[in-house]
Amino acid sequence: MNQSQLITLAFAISFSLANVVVSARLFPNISSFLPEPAHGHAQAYAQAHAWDAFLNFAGCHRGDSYHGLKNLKSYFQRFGYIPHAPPSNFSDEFDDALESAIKAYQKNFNLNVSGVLDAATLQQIVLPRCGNADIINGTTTMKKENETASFTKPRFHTVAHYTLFPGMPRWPEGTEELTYAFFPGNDLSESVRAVFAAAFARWAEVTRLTFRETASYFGADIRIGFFSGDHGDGEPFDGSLGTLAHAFSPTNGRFHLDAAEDWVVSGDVTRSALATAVDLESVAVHEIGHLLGLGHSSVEEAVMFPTISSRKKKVVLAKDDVEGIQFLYGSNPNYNGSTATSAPERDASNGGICVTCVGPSRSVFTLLTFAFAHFALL
Ligand code: TQI
Ligand code: ZN
Ligand code: ZN
Repeated sequence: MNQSQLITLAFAISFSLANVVVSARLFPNISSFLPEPAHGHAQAYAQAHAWDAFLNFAGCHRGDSYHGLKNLKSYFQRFGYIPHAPPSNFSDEFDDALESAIKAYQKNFNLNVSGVLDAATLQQIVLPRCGNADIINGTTTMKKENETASFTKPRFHTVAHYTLFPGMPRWPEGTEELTYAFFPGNDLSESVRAVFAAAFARWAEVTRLTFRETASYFGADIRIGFFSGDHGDGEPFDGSLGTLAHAFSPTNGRFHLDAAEDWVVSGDVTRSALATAVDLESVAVHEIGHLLGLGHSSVEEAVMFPTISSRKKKVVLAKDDVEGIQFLYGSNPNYNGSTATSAPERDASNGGICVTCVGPSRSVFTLLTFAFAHFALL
């Protein structure tokens, strides 16, 4: 097949797709081991308090019995620390199985391995966490600190809101300004740079952080580049859709975008004729969240929610995103508690009808296209 046939085929495939949903990862709800689910508000309240109840186990050790300890055993079983073999109706006894579960847990979370429910261990247990087991078939899935991969998919720590990366990496205390630079080989236009500037501004609005573009790619805190296929970090891009972009947790600073996407720089992405159109600012806002230390959120409105559709725009930080980033960096003293006013999202529900014109408006798009095939080592 020659190149023009390939291009034709690619177009045929892309037009046959409906809005494509990109899903990074989904999270099971872990509330299942909490006692007596009530409803609505009361449920959230009861759950919060059930977790607090775990904190009352401080100092518990082997041989004794403590009311509610069986809930903690279910928690450990859920995450692989107690085998699923029967008996599965647990007692409130602090038994050997529980002690070894605690030890394994402490080891995984780099805590003092005492087998005792000390405060640090309980604090770790009540933190929101990922729904995946830590231990599968007796083998821990958790990397130890000295084996950190260059690109580590986070094991999300989540319940019903934002998450952080394991170990809560962030830019150092006292960081006021982060610089960013674009990979020189991409030679991006002013309008593309402006999209990134707008995305950074959304995070700056709610924190004390500021962002400044600098010319020095390797001197910058955050390095942004469009690459295709294998580009040297072991996480090759996959062509149109699938993975759109990836960013590393603090303080790595690498932010890579798949050059093969149909990036929409300006214009109403929701009206794009291209089924594969992806809104650049939406992805940039999401990836900057990762660069700053946020994992995914289970709140659907959040920009850190791990799903986006092609031809969709989602750029306004939700309350959950704001809470997450302010947990890490504190609040911007000028932030008035609302992001909605600063950057209204285009409402797709009116079909994009332009009220000042006669008849439906014709959207003008700017698509970002690259003439290169491959870059490596960035
Ligand atoms: N890229 C994934 C993402 O950014 C890559 C990834 C998975 C990742 N887990 C991660 C990056 C943890 C950093 C940390 O989520 S993606 C979305 C979303 C992608 C996905 O191309 O699949 C967005 C890029 F969340 F909508 F699915 C942008 Cl907005
Ligand atoms: Zn990369
Ligand atoms: Zn993500």
